[in-house]
Amino acid sequence: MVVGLRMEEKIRDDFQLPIIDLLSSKSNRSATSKQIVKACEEYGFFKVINHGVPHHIITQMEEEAHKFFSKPLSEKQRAGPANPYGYGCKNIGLKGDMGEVEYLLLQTNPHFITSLLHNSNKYISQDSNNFRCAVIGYVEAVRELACEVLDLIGEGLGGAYPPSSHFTGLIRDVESDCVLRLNHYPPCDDVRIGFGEHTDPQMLTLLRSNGVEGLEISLEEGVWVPVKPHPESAFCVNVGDVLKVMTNERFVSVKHRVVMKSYKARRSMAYFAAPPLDATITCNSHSHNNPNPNPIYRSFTWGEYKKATYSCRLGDVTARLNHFKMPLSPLPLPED
Ligand SMILES: O=C(O)CCC(=O)C(=O)O
Repeated sequence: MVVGLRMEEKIRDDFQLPIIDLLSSKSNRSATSKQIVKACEEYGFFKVINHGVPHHIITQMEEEAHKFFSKPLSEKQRAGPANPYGYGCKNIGLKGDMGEVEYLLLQTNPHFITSLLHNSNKYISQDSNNFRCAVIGYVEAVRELACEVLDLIGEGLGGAYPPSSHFTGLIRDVESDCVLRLNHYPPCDDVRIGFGEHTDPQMLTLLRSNGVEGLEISLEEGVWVPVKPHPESAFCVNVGDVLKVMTNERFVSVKHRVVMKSYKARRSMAYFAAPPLDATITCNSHSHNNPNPNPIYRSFTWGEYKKATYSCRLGDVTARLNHFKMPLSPLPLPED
């Protein structure tokens, strides 16, 4: 049985995402930054290896996530509902999207994590100190990686863009709105939508998975490309809507989804790097490399865009972005 897939879809499995070796940025930073910019322009997705996130930090987070999802449903539900933070099962977001997924959505601010574990009515872990240390350690390490990638992007985009520190400043800000989502897709003996098609609204996403396939990206309408989970030590990085807007669509924010067809459970951890809610997102069109000389979007705050995201269904990507597009100039009146 195939649940939730459209009949007319095509699968293209002859494509591999670019793999960027971050170690090579030590000897040739400008070549690495150009490779990343090219990947962001062409595919909106790439993998990074030699990324510097320590193995034990990843393992510790994976173990805590595994412990959480292995608990009986009634216990996991004590960490819910996801409104938006906390435990969610099958219901994704607030607009009725469904998927064969369980998740735990966390704000990454250490104060939020501590107060979620100790002062809220959501119960996540018996050993909350271990859980807290794992999340804080993981978030710190992946934020560094996100900042390194954003710095390389800023350098690769060249002088016409805000300096690299502008991108990373938004993520390092104590008020930044970065979130971590731990996902668990149960095994199945048919084909099921685990996470419906969507783009990520934030700036940049760093995704780790346990090596079980399922992630697919759509580089053209109706065609899906499975992302091979190799090499296992890699992070998958993707451009979110905010970075697409900031580069005036020089970068693409690409639709992706998870389709489960495995007897093994897929687990993933997605870190979404986002600015503070009141940060202004402005698109930069003043670059001779930019194919779009006029700004496509008006300025807006991340908070406004986040609200628009929560008010749409997952797949309504065009609708939520259109809301922030510059009005089209009126057509000239016909001459007499
Ligand atoms: O689990 C995955 O591979 C993708 C997850 C995802 O797209 C998300 O959490 O937004």
